[in-house]
Amino acid sequence: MIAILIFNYKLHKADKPYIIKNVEKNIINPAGIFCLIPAFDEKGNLAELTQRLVTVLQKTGIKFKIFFVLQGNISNRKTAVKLKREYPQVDFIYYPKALGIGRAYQLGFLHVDKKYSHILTLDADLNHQPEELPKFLTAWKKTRPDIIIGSRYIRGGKFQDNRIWKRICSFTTNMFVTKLLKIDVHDITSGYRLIRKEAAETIAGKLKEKGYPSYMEFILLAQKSGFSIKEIPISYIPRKWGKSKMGKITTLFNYFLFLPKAFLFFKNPD
Ligand SMILES: Nc1nc2c(ncn2[C@@H]2O[C@H](COP(=O)(O)OP(=O)(O)OP(=O)(O)O)[C@@H](O)[C@H]2O)c(=O)[nH]1
Ligand SMILES: [Mg+2]
Repeated sequence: MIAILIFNYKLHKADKPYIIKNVEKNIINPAGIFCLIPAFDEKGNLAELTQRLVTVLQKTGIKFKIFFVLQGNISNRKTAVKLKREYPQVDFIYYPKALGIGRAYQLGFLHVDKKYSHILTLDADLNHQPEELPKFLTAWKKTRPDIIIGSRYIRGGKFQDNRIWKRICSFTTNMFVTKLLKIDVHDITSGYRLIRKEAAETIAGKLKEKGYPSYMEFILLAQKSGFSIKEIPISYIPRKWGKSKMGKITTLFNYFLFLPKAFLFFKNPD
């Protein structure tokens, strides 16, 4: 078992620190935003999410694309086809069978066009509010971090979900992992992120987790590669339509398997 873990993760060990070159000083906004959204049986949320994202992004004047990695029943694809007709900025790939959220992101990263400087990741179910995007842009303008995380666990952040198991699971995972690995991030499982394209390119090829631990793996790899990370507070609100894809037992089991790997390969020194 340990040999397999070591084999799987030996690439992470060999990572070299990443050095940022040629930071342009006078840019007022990112050059383009590619919204990457995994969506598994979320057809009842896609129209509202698209409309709200388009409204927010058009106000910023930034060029953008909204890209869904769709899964589930064929009716999800039909909904996306309609949206694509209505909004020229929408595109998608569709797989009928479940891949897992980590794998969905990995496939999505392969589709990021050259003309976009940043990738915005968020849930399709409106847990993450598109209207909070301007806060990410303000943070980006200040220090140009490589990754900005929308955090529920810093001052001003909110986790407005009444399911006790979800709150406990999310909070304890974050506390445990960040403290144990001495990672200076408070919400390592948040899916609302603005990522510089070069950072995503460097990290995406190294992602191995297929399920929910992929969110943590991404940030741990980012830290190891020396990318700068900033957190801003967000309000996570409950989904209005559809069901959670996060199976309690499977997710806990996946987290449990991921932790020893994380401890072996990503722990920061004291
Ligand atoms: N393409 C794809 N998307 C997925 C998969 N699993 C989850 N998603 C999407 O990833 C996002 C996060 O998953 P959720 O089930 O909402 O997980 P969560 O936000 O922790 O749980 P909720 O509290 O129900 O919102 C949602 O947009 C899902 O539709 C998958 O296997 N494939
Ligand atoms: Mg969700």
